[in-house]
Amino acid sequence: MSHFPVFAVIGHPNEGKSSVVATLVENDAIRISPRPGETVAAKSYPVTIDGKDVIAFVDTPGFQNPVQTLGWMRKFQGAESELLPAFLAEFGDDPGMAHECELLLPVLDGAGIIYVLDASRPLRQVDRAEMEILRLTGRPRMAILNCKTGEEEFLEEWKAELRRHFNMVRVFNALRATFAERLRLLESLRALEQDWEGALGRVVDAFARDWKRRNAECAALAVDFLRRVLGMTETASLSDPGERDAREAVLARRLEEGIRAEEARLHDQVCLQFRHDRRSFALPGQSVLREDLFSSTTWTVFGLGKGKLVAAAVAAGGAAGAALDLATLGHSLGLFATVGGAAAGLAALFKGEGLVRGKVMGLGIGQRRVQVGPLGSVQWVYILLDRFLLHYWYVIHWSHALRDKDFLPVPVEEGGKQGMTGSWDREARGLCAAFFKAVGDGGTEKSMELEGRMRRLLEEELERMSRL
Ligand SMILES: Nc1nc2c(ncn2[C@@H]2O[C@H](COP(=O)(O)OP(=O)(O)O)[C@@H](O)[C@H]2O)c(=O)[nH]1
Ligand SMILES: [Mg+2]
Repeated sequence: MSHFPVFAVIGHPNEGKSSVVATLVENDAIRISPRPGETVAAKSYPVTIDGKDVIAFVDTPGFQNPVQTLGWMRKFQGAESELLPAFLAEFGDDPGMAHECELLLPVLDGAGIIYVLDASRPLRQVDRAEMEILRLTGRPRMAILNCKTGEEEFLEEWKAELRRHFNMVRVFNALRATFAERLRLLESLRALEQDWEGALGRVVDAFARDWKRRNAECAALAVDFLRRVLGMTETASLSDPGERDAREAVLARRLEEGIRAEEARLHDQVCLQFRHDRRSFALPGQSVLREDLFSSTTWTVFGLGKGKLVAAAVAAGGAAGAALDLATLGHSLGLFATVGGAAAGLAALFKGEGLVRGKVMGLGIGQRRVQVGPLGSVQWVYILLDRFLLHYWYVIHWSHALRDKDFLPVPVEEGGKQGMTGSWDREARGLCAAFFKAVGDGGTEKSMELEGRMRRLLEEELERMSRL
């Protein structure tokens, strides 16, 4: 037996066992497949926090022969503690019972049981056999109802049956579980077995601390990024003043490239903090984050105040106006999803890219030199922060059980936009403005202090978004 709690995740083939494990241990690489029977061997996945394994979940193959297994167990005459050793001795070499042996072995080794089932389908006789087998092991056990299709018609029937066989029953969707829901699941495991209470309490604390650390790290990365990007310039010398416009255009493009690359790096680092491989994470199809940072759409969506945005939308009329009105009525984060289409129309209002490009300041410095940048408007702070926050939101809602081929967009929750910069209070906005100015003035003591305050502001914002 290990010195940290171990839970075997058990169930019928294709009901979401591997998905639950992937979500709980934050592992993008666990094999998840629409075809039943892909997992043939049990595999333990420890969760490591601060270099220490604190808990492990064992992914197991699905039941193969539950009715026969239960028949044998019911006839077993020996002591309860002898049931599993006797079963494994009897069927260890039987290919027809290979899955049962694989999934019961960790239980024999002392693991608790998490039974995963898809409660969007009706209960069948084999399910009862599986539940009874698990009850007969005598181990602490919890059932997780993973409603794959979202259908809840059978939920109550399932719950009633499950309560007879399990110490605890919880609804938990592997693809949608937020950080808060994962934490609640771990908390409820504590109550399963008194012997584990202390250890699981420490696991819950470690998870919560680790999440806070990630948020603090992301906030620090974002402030570093802002400082660097807001100070970026491109300069070149001119041999012929007549070249100025052409040179400026080249420099502006180079500056935009540099800023885009910095932003991509920031977003990658946020993915890494949440143990996502950048290649397995994807944004929803219509996300405004897919728009180029310097596109008029981005400027329209993030760079304008809400009032102006709605006025513009109303002026544009039709669908755009309706979509945006809806957004301001409280569809909040939905704004970014809906605006994807609407903003294309809005962009026309601003005569295309010209306006945005104009925001990258072309600054004539002397006859012989030309400089582009730094970003000339405090609006960029909001644009960059909003993009950072929205990206963060998608990252923390991207389940480790999602595989790109079966991408499901995150349902955008009402209220999510509340804390994005558009609804920040005057104090926060004042801080952004002061920070922007201080960065422009160069690295003074004042700007260090403002950076610290920006970090704390962002950290609080990320903490708030984590709990939504
Ligand atoms: N729509 C939906 N599909 C799910 C959910 N959980 C798992 N799946 C899918 O069901 C299939 C089987 O999942 P998997 O975790 O491999 O099941 P296992 O055989 O029990 O390990 C995969 O295609 C998953 O993407 C869910 O909550 N919703
Ligand atoms: Mg599996």
